[in-house]
Amino acid sequence: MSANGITNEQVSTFAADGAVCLRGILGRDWLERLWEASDEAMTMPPRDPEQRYFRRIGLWREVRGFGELCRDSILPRLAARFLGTRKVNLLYDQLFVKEPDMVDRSAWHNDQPYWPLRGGPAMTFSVPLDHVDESLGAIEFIRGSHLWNAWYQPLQGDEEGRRKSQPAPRPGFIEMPDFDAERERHEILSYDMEPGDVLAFHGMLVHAGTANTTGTKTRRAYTVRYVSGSARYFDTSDIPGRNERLLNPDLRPGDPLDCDMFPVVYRE
Ligand SMILES: O=C(O)CCC(=O)C(=O)O
Repeated sequence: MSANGITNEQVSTFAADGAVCLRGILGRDWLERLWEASDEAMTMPPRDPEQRYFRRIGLWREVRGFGELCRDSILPRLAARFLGTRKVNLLYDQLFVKEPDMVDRSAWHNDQPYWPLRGGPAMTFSVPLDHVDESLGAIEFIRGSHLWNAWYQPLQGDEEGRRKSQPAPRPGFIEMPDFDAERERHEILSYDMEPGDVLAFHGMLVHAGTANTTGTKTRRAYTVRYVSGSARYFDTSDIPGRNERLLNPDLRPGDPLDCDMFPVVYRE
């Protein structure tokens, strides 16, 4: 373990595979803050009791434990190492809760094409708040796919953002292949994890979420997305399936991301 909390080998694994699981890097103190934060987020309106797959973004401003993890934990420093940068911006955070009877898989996609940035890498830390394995909605990754430079057209949600379809690709984007039909041609990575472990993955890595088929257990995961200081704002308004809530009308294309919405959380 280096002074930065991870080994050179872990940084190399991230660079080659696009994902690496960091075992036991968050202690009990952080987990208690995050469990409390997740309970608070789950009671915040609007809350649809029928919803079996809860996804909410932008909690770091409202829920103290989440804000502390995004800014004050080891994560910004680790992001600087994985992204090879001296400055890190927080892009956004997101809580994913899969209820016991949540049976839909999340479709294959990569994240960066949804995100309003170009010119530098971005990444996610997924922080499990419960035990995770394939039966509980673990994430699957196509090993090394972040190196394909494949800008897959984001999927478009219906009005409730639930059912997703594949719109015709915009210039610069390509259609997402049916990776389920060609699984044997790829190496699929997936990790059984415990609270305290943290999964790091690259913004261009192709991934999908398995369903929670347990019928009894809930699976919560909190994710934080960080961006290299080299990235610049990019206006995704005309890309079907982009995430509206990540657009910032105060930034112009080509601007550094630094602002209240995408704060600098690490600088050397
Ligand atoms: O947890 C999942 O099912 C999907 C998570 C995901 O797609 C992401 O964190 O980017």
